[in-house]
Amino acid sequence: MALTVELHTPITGTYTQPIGLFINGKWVEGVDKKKFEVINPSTEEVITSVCEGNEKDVDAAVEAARHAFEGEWRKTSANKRSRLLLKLADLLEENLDLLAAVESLDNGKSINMARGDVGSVVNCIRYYGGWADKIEGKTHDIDPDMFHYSIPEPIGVCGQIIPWNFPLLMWAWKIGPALATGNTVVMKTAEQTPLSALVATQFIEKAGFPAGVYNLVSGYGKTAGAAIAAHMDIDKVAFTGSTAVGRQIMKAAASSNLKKVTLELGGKSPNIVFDDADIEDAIHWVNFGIYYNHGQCCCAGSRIFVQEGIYDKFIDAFKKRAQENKVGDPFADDTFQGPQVSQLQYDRIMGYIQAGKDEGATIETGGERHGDKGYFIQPTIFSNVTPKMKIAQEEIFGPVCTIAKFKTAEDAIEAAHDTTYGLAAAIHTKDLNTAIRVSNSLKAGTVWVNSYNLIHHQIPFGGYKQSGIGRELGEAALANYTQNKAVHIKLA
Ligand code: TXE
Repeated sequence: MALTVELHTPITGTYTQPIGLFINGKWVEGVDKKKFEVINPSTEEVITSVCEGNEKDVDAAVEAARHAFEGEWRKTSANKRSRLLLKLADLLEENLDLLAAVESLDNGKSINMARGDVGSVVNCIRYYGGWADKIEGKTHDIDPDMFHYSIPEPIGVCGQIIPWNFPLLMWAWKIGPALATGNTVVMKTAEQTPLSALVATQFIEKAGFPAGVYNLVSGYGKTAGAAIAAHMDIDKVAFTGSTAVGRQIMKAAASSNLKKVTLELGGKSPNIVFDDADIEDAIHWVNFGIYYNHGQCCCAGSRIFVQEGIYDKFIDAFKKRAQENKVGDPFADDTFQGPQVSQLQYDRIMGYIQAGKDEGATIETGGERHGDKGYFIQPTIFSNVTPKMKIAQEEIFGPVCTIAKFKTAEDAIEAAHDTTYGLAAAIHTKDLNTAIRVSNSLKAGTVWVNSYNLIHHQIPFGGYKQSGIGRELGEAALANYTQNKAVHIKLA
């Protein structure tokens, strides 16, 4: 079976798309030789089919990753690991347009946003390339007759399961710190969006990573994903996705080999606008906070709270702003919002919109499908929402937000905390005291002041409460992929 196909995007023209699994440094078709279809969310048409990995392919990938971990990779110097990652970053950068076009085709995000994503991918891989030879241990001055040191060592074989909302960026956030610290990887991409990671894997090959260090299994969660979570020879699993699946992964880790677990899960993040905020600026960030990436962001600012003094003025201007967001073809230069990723996500979001209507909330704008082909949904704002409504409590993961009034900072904080999640939050104010006091009170892994969605590879990202365990990005992510060894030497 040919393990590539020729595909077309408006940006690149025809390009060669790998469709195989990448195991032990080779492209393979998978033990059962099955394939699954990849759908273009803008047209609902099949783009291509790619090889489908299952439990047996995960076994083969783990065996290769174990062999590399105990062998060549353990003997590879930190400086060499650094150079490999830096080389990979260069190759990804040279192919930025191709990777962005594939991402737009497969995921539906606008080409400009996809370019931004791939730029962040390059920065992330380069950043962790920089870390690889700067990971140091400590000596401990305790007793003149002893010599004590402690060192961070890699954990081993890491299973990594990623979602479809930022397919290539999540790939980079996972492999960057894992490979920098000397682990080996079995990566499973989301079944909705396998294409960009397959293209990027060609550059892993080209950069010259030893066979088995990085393995890629495209496939479904219930088969390949579950096999990773329950595998007896995977030492650590890192997951980004729904809270429900996060729980299953922890359970599978606990009942198999107690592999280490980090989770980056959902959110229902509050975006709080105070009376003294610069209204135009706040509207820009509130709009970007919810509608960026079509609302398919774990940190989406989906619950908007506006202080009573400016509420009426704010809601009128925000409605206008939301209506101006250009919804349509991801490859058009002025598109802000493309389609939702899949029929399933489209149905889930339309289900939430219906639930909001049924529970008596008011639609200020949107609430319908956009166009008649593709999974496009109008930017939607609900008001008159009470805290216990489904749309106020559950992650919608689409271009839908709720807006409510508050009186005092204390009321806003109380409302912000009325959720099981704690991923992100934002405050808009000109008062430094309000900004700092409210930021310090919020139970959220990230707080933005007078901005939103500004995520940077140097800064840790992750959730309080049920939004996750552990932190990605920054130096903090290195701790997810290392374990400390203490050595106590009694001197003669
Ligand atoms: O997620 P899943 P879905 C949230 C968001 C969205 C909802 C459902 O609210 O509406 O989740 O999306 C793999 N064992 N987020 O159904 O199922 C799956 O193959 C192991 C938030 O797409 O969690 C994919 O690779 N793995 C989020 C990944 O898990 C399993 C991003 C995510 O899919 C598995 C995405 C299993 N039993 C959705 N079942 C974020 N935090 O950014 C599925 N998977």
